Amino acid sequence: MMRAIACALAIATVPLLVAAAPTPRVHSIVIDKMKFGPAPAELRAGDTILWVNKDLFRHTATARDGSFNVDLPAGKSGRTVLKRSGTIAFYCIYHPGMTGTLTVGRSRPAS
Ligand SMILES: [Cu+2]
Repeated sequence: MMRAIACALAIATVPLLVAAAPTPRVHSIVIDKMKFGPAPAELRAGDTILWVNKDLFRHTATARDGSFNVDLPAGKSGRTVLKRSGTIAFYCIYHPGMTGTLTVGRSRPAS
């Protein structure tokens, strides 16, 4: 009985804890049909981009400022940690028409 109550309490407090946590987040950008999916909103320095390549072609996620260059074989995924705030344009080395822009805010404040 006590255990059930404790469990219910824990579940009830989860949204609060999530809202207060400064933990970096992981955001996905899916590549499909030769296009990068939309850049996630609310990116912050310290967050991770998970690049997911659903195409049958090899792609890259390559920053024009050189801050990342992720090789993405067909059906594979890769990660980039956003090191600083700012605007980062990116493209695919193999298909220069594939482009996108990340807008990265300052890192999440520590609680
Ligand atoms: Cu490509």
